[in-house]
Amino acid sequence: MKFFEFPREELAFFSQPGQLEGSQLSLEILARAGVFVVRGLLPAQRAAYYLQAYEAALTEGSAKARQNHLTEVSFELDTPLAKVLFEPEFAALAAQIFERGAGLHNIRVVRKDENNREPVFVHQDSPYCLGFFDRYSAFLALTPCGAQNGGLFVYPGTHHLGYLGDAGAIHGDLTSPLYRFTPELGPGDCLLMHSAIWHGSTRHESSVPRVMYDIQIQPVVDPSSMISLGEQPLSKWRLRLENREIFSTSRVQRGATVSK
Ligand SMILES: O=C(O)CCC(=O)C(=O)O
Repeated sequence: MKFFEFPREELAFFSQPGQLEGSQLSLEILARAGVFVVRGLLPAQRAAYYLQAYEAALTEGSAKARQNHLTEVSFELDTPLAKVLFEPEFAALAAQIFERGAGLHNIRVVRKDENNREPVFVHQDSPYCLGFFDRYSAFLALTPCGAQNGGLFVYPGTHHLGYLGDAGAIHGDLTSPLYRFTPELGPGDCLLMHSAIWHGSTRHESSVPRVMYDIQIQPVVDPSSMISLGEQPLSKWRLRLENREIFSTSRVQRGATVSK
């Protein structure tokens, strides 16, 4: 038996102008849509400070572009770029979403520019993460990020469909009847997105670089939390290992090394 159903009236609700954004987070809309844009989370001056920190980190080598990812730039938690985690506005937002304590699943920058213009296919992030599925990405813009320069688009509500059973590019005929939301973010704006949401990004067609943090937050007690973002302690059950360190055989390894 096969089915794919969704409430069209809910998508119509999401598509009303301004419904998925505000200067304060609406937890109700976030739960319904799986996505919400907090306008001006960080003052523009502080976003400019982190953009400079990002450029400096790339130049002196403490931030590095990942070879096997189109847009990711990674850095360690003890570098200035990671201090954004403890900006009061960000810490308060994380605490609002996870009232019993927020933890960090991952932090990175995702960027596009004249050397890196490719679109990112529609996918959900949950299959790429460890631990449980209660997790949000906070995409905090450091430059203007929108449709013209490779910004993110999301399909609100698709987190209600849960984990899709594999990782990969989702068929266009599944997404075509859905409402597609492509917010225009200014420096300091933050797009919150549940990790099961279907999303992708457009081709970079501009001279303006698209630079944003992707900070994945979750309950502090998730076994994969790297650090606590508040006072609450990490779980005593902790696991963060590479695929090969967990599995002696797996789909990922088979795909990479053994033909079926
Ligand atoms: O950087 C982008 O455009 C998309 C990043 C993303 O969705 C991912 O890496 O899962």
